[in-house]
Amino acid sequence: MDLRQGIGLRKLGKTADEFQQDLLSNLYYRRGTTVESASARDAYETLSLTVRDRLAERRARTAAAHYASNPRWVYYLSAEYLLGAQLEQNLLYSGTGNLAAEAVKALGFSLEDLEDLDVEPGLGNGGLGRLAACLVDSLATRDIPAVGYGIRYDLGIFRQIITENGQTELPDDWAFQGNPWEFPAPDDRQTVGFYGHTEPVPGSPDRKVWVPGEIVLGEPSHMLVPGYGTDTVNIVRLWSAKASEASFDLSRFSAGQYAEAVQEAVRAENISKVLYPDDSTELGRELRLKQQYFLVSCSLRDIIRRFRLRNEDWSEFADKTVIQLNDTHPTIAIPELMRLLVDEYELDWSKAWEITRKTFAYTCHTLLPEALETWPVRLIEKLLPRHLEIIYVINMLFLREVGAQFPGDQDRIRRMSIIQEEPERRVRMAHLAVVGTEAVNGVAELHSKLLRETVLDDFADLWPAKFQNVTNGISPRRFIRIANPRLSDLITEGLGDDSWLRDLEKLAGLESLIGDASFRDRWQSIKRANKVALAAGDPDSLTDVMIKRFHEYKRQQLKLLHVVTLYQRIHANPAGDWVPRTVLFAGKAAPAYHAAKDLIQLIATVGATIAADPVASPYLKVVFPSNYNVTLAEKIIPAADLSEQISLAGKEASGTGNMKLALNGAVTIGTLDGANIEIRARVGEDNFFLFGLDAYEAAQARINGYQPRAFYEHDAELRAAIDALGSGAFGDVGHRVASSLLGWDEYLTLADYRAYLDAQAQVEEAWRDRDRWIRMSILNTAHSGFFSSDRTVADYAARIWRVAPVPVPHED
Ligand code: 26W
Repeated sequence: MDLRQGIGLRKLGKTADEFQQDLLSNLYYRRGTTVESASARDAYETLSLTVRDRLAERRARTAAAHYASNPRWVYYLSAEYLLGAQLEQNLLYSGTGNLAAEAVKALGFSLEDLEDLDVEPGLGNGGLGRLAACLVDSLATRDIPAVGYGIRYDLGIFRQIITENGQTELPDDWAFQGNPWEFPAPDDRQTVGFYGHTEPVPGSPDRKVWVPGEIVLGEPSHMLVPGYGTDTVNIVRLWSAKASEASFDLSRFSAGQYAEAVQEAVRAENISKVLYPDDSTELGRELRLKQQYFLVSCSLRDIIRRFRLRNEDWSEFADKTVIQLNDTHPTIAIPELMRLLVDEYELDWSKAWEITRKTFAYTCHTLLPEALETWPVRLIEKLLPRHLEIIYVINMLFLREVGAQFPGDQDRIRRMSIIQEEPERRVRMAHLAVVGTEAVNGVAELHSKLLRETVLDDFADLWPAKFQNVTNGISPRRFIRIANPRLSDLITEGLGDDSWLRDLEKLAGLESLIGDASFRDRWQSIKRANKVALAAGDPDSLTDVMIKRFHEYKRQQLKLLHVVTLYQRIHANPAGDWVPRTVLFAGKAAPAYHAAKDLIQLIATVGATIAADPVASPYLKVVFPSNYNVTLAEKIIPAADLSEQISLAGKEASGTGNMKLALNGAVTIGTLDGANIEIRARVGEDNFFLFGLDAYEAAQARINGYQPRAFYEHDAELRAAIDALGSGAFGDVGHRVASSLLGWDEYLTLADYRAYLDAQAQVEEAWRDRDRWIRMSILNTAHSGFFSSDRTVADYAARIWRVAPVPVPHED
């Protein structure tokens, strides 16, 4: 019997009884327990395996279809993935939600109980990591053969505790209880080298032999990535570092030097031990570079293994393979592929370079100079000696091309070189990424424009066609269907079916329902019910939400100044007709980013002060739930009325929280920054509260010698708010924040304060007109269709990846 193609696979039951049967047999045979003694953990693990089996069956058919069609593959290389909790998603994508609810009830549990046991693999910091998760979801939903490659950190993003003293970080041992959603695949382990030296190869000047000084094993485990409303199931393959047998020093062990004996092993496994919690400042740590090369080396070998399963000719490699670099973090992949092709597969340099450039594409996610990675030449030389040699050759050939295009322009050569010479010799990873790729894109129109005009302007001059924009997107399955089932059901009822979940532009149909008063009432009552469920504050208050990583460019400090001004206004006129407002902050700060941690502490302290204040607390409440992550975002977003997107224009590459909030009917108050501009263009200027300097005005203000103190002196409310913060009532932290605003105020917080307060006044005026607000809310949802990650993937597929879907035959 030919077992390939999934033939002969016992079909998994579709009926309630068959599902129950499968659940029970998994409880007995795979969990080794009985109904009588099954714990909630047993039930969760068993249910997860039962659901996973159904996805694994589709995975088998997907793998067979991909093998048969020998397609062009998309490989997404990312140091971060914020996949979120898996159970609810996999119940939805396998269509077994109702079956599961019935089946677990028979075991004496509710689905909600078990969902609370679901782990969230926190393998990312913020926007970049979550975008990677939304994109792999949409790749599967669009039936595009793809693999997401990443690192399986033992410890994910730290768990955050917030007290009056601010943020405390605790390790996140996310898989402590195991993870039912992953498949370890030790057979596909790879060998990775570090350090050592290179030796020439007689007779072939291009080639070298690299003799590593340290060997580590990369062991993969993969998680299933099901498509929604289709049979495709792709995978995310996550590598974890293991010590090679050789690294255990038995002689030392038998000599009683136990610690030394395992030292090598510990060093090896440290590589995938913990995620770096920084999301905007490169710290240049050696271990971080080891992580990046580890990810790249394992993934490229796995990619080549899959290619050679069906292809012999290297000249087809770039036709069958496109590798997307998620920011500069995996950029070492470019010299690594050159090393493999030239040194190991003995292609000549120019052939190898032609293949390499055609294979890679690079997405930049930031504009902050401090976030653009540069590695010290001496560190690369020590850790990856062969790669440095290859980078030098790439740079030499590149600068020759620049010289030809711009003869005698030494300054341009110095600016564009992959090697920064002064003050220290460093490798500019963004320059290497641009030189070694076919396409470079920003993540929102303004961001891509600023990349061409500022950070990468010289390269845009040289290769204008290489620069593209692909505006970010979000998965509507997780961020409205799963997060906001009440609103999803109303939308499905209003539009007639749920096809909008695979074609989000269909939401525009809601505009025709806006005239229906009962539809508006139900819309409003659902928002209120979501607020009751969140239990953050008075459900009838204006729920004003700022949820994102803490960073001064995102300007949580501006939101804080608004809160203090409201507080002072209420105290100045306690009997005033104030709009009750619940201000919700959530987000983590990188542990080494002290100014951001000061903000967290100050907000917590100001919030406690207001809560204890009998005059203000009836009208104003500040809540700050700790440990913001994907799961918490799914609870907060459906309950939001106002979405705070108030970064200094020109600093937020795109934002994706802005899209999630607008999709769930929150109205945005924001600047002309990142994707805010595209959201405003689509939802309509009347349904967006705009304020502040635009990116060019902000840059000009700085050039014109911006004086924050002038704004302080000319605006009494601003002065009162800053004085309150710096008064000592909120301790040193308040003083530090106040003096940084009056000192340099890097992100022009004071310059935008008055315009922001005026926009907030417009917000309150609109809020008082409930019918107007509900209409604005509905129109935000109706016109958010463009921001589906399915559209984002369709853009990448058409303009950068040039890939076509491979349908997976459906089986009843
Ligand atoms: C080297 C340390 C480091 C780590 C992560 C520097 C920079 C990063 C990321 C690029 C930061 C990040 O998450 N950027 C965010 O990416 C989102 C997805 O494209 C955008 O929507 C956000 O605007 C951007 O800040």
